[in-house]
Amino acid sequence: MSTPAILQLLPLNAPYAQERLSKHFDVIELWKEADPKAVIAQRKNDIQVVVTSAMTPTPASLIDDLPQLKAICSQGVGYDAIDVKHAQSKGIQVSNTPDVLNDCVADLAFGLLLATARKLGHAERYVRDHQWGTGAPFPLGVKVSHKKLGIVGLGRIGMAIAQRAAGFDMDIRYHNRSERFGIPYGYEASLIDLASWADFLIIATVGGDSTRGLVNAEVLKALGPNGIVVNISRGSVIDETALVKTLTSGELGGAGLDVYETEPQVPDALKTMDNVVLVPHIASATNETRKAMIDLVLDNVDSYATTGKVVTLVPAL
Ligand code: 8YV
Repeated sequence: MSTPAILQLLPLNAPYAQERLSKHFDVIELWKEADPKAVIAQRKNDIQVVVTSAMTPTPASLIDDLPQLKAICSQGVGYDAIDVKHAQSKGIQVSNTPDVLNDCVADLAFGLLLATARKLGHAERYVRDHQWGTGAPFPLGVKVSHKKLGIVGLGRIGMAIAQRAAGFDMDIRYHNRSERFGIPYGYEASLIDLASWADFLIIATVGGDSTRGLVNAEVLKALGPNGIVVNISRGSVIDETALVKTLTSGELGGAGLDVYETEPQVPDALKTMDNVVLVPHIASATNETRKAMIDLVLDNVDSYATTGKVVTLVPAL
C-alpha cells in the first residue's frame, strides 16, 4: 500500500506548514509540477486529501479525477470556489476556516466605510499630488457616527460588523434569508426596503449562486445618491455593471470595495472615481489572521489523518 498523499493546490506561506502536512502524508505541491494533469493521473489512487483555498477553483472535474479523495481542506471561510455539493454527494468532507478571520474582515469593512464616507483615498491623493494649498479646497465628506447602517448577511462576520457599528452609535438593521431572534438589530425581509432606509449598506453574505447579483441596480438606486455600499463578501453578490452605471450617473453616492466579479480585474471606470475606495481582497490579510487560518487548515488535515474527521466541517448544502 503506497503512502496516502495530499494534493496541495497552493502554497500555505508558512515555513512549518509543509513539515506538518508531511507528518501524515506524501505531499504533492501541484504548483511546482511542470505537468499537473500528468501528476494527478499518476498519483490519483494515493490522494486522500486536497488542500485548497477560498479563491482556488476546486471543481467537480478535479474531485472526480481523485477516486480515493476523502477530505478537502480549504484556507478561507468562503467555499463558493469549491464544488461542495458534489464533494458531499460523494461522501467527501469539506472544511473551511471560519471565525478566526471575523475580526479582521469586520475591521476592514468598517475601514472601507470610513475611508469612503470621509474620502480618505481622495484625500491621500490630494496631499501627495501637491493640491493642498494650491488647488481647490478638499471637498466635505459624510458623517458615519449616528447614521443608519444596513447589513446584508448577518452571519458571524455580519455580527462582528454590527458590534463595530454599535461603537459608532449607529442604527443597525439587517437583511437575511430568515430573521434571527434574540439580537438587538431590526430585521428587513425586503432588501429594497433595507437599502431605502439605510445611509450605508455593508455586504457580508456568502458568495456563490444563491447570492449572485443580489445587490442589483434597483437596490443600489434605493440606497441612493447619498448612499454608500461596502463589499467584503464576494464580487458576485453585487451586479458590477449596475454598480458602475449608478456611480457614474450619480444614482449611488459611493462604494468601498474589497472584492470584484473577476479578480484581479477591476473595472477601469471605478479606478477613475474619487467617490470609490478600492483595495485588493485583503480583508483577512493580516499576519495574525492568516497564521490562524493556516493553522486551522493544518489542524483539519491532522484531525482527518488521526480520526477520519475534519474539525470545521462545512455544513451539508
Ligand atoms: C481569502 C476569503 O481570500 O476567507 C475567504 O473566504 O476570501 C479571504 O480570506 C481566502 O482566505 C484565501 O486565502
